[in-house]
Amino acid sequence: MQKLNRRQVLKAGGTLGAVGAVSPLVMAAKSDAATKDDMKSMKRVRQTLVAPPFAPAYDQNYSGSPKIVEVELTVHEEKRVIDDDGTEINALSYNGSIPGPLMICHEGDYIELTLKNPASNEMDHNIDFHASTGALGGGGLTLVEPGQQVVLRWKATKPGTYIYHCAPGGVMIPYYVVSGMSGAVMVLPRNGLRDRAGKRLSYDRVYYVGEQDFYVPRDEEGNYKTYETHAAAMEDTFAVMATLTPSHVVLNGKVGALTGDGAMKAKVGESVLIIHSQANRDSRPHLIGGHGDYVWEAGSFADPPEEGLETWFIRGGSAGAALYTFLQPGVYAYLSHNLIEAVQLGALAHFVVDGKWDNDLMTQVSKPGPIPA
Ligand SMILES: [Cu+2]
Repeated sequence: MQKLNRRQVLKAGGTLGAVGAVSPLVMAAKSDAATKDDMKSMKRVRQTLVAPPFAPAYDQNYSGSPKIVEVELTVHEEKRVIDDDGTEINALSYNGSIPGPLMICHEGDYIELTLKNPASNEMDHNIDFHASTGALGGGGLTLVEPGQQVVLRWKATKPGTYIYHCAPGGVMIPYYVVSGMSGAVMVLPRNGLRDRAGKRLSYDRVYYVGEQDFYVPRDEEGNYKTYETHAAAMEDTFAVMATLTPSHVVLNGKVGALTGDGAMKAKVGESVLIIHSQANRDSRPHLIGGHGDYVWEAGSFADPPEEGLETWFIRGGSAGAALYTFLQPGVYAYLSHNLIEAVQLGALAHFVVDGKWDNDLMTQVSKPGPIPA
């Protein structure tokens, strides 16, 4: 294991940078399209980002000309509690939520991001948008030191759901990602979502569920350790990361974040689009008592959705989307169907659905009672 001194920790993109290295060619290409006249006349929309599982305001049926969607992310370096036992980590996040907020635009739009790294932070950060094209997904053009901001604009050419994450170079890439620095973008097709026969699919609600694996070191007695700083935590954390065995796998940053008061809500008859991201590890979303009516498992809206799935697969480093119309009321568990990860490590959420029970779909023919002799 490579040991890091403080200087290397703080200048992650510099000394560790094989993966994050940016060539002069890439840098030279950055100032070109930005000055075009059609850019100046293009409609601008300010999208106020919100904490997941909620989505920002947007127009599902937008069919106008391409627009520039302005968004802003601020890097937070702060301690966060990630379970009910009070386990505290030195988290990293975009806008203070894990996952970072969902951004939504339409195919052909531009996302114009202002990325701020406040002077109170200690480390360099950047952003790699999987939906974008070039310069390490923008990672090569967005590295900001504490006290700096940068503005990046990229064209959303591919409809689908995609992750974004911090990628400052070398071993800092997985470290930052498993500290919380990822989120998702949804690029809607200009003619809307379609089934495989080409029929329009719409939805009443959208929820964004970001799955996050954490690797919290333990002491000799098995208790989780806390560290004053990232520099102090890194060596032990890298050792746990190298086992590929997370201490926590959670939905929305904390065990139980999307249960109880945080449960997602819907009504019988409503169609809900669930976006599920995992920036580092594979996952197997499953809705107990329901289905994936239409599932874009790999996240590409250019592909027809699969239909009627029981469980779908989210490959590490991607976001997928599932559309389901709730038909029965009740509390539904939405989880990773690696049940150990769901129940013991935390990858479990709830939907609370109001409405009228359909006896045709399910009925208890007789209550539990003695087996007749
Ligand atoms: Cu970062």
